[in-house]
Amino acid sequence: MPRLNAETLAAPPPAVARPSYDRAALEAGIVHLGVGAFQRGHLAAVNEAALHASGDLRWGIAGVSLRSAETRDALAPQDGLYTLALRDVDEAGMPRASLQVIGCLLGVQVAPEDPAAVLARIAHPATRIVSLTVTEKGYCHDPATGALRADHPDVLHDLARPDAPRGTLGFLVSGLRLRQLRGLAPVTLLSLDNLPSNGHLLRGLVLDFAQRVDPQLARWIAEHCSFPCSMVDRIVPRTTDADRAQVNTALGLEDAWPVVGERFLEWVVEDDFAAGRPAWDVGGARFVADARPFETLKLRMVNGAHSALAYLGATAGLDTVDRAVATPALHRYLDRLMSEEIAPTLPALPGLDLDAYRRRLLERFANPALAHRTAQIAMDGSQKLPQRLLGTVRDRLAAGASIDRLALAVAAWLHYLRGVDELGRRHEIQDPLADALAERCTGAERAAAAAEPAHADEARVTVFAAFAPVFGNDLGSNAHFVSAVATQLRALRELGVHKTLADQA
Ligand code: CS2
Repeated sequence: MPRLNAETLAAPPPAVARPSYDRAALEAGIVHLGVGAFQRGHLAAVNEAALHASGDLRWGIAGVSLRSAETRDALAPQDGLYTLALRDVDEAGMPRASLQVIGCLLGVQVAPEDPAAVLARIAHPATRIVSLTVTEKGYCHDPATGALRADHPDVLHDLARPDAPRGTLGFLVSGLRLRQLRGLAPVTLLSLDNLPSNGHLLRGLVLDFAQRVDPQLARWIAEHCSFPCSMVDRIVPRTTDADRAQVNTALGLEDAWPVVGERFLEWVVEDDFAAGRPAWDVGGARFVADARPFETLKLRMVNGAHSALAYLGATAGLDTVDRAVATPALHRYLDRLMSEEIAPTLPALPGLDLDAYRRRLLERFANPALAHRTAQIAMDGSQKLPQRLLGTVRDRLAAGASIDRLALAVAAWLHYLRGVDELGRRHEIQDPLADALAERCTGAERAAAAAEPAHADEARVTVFAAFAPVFGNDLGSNAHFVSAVATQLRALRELGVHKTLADQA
């Protein structure tokens, strides 16, 4: 099969959309750190629509991979082109996809191969926006407080080697320093990660880091660069070989790394851009003055429910989100978790029908054409739980309201950390704090063995809840929280996922 690239772009069937603007004239106005599936299925899709609609060719994307060369190796022979397959099922339940070749990614640099080239890209006169999808752990922050982890190996490395950084903050701050020194215009730093107040969080971390490099630089950044907050939403699972085979057959060309996602897309972004922006509104983005209420809604409903489903589903041996949500007891649990315990904590959003939002979300999870793996969502729990579940828990505790269903989600994470599911299959705990969590697991079992049998689960939960990077300094000493999670952990251990859910329906 011939490869997808600039020369074969005319070959796919007419139903496959493709760039109609002059790709050769595209400038790299955006530098994007973290060229994973999510960015290629979300930001790039919206940006592509903006390029088509506006014809403003300043906004091509220069991609940067901070770690591996895989994406570059797949896309370089394709001139940066790749296919986005949006999948759902038709009325008869048959999977279908619409295919589009995306052209706005101009190339991918692999940071460890040439960090100076990445800095030069950030400090290029054409660069106006530096956007990021580096996942929660890429921010080198304490997940419970949002503060910079000054002891993080990437932070230590980048402070010592500003000319050859390896972490997100090091690249941003050294790149901005070059811009300042060269008298170039400031840029917008745009976080597209699932973190609360992601723009404010990023601003705080960048300024803290810059302050350690040069207080004058920190002042320049604070005064001139902008850090809009944004809420991003589209389910984009990791691409599988089966996805590749399907896309390639439909295309009649080999695309080494297509991206598969749902049709649904939301992007609410603060209209605060230091050096202009593309017309992303034509591609489905909504510009607002304050994105935070939208972020809270999305992180607590979509991601909170996702994580709950992932830990319960993975523990019960349900490998994909659609299979998990097709289990009636899990479906009912999620519905009630959202309506009874999450929804009452959400800020009012004029015009939002929360019931419809919840129903649509359950339909999105049920999409069988995505095969989103529960194990993928279960990754990096230490970085995800605080904003997905624990903020909601705190609000409920402060209101004196029940937290039983939230506690089940937290207990499911603790249970998942044992590394084995109910079918006896082992799974690796992929988490930047995996070593510390493994120590907690050992400590929890020791504490349980030393406790009265009736208090064993409380002893276990007490050990975990004292882990401040996840639970802060408050939840570990909250007796209500500890006992609610302990009750659910005991049910999971003694009864298993299905019976626990059936008993609580
Ligand atoms: C998921 C998210 O992997 C995860 O943790 O919860 O990637 C989720 O699919 C997206 O945030 C949906 O917008």
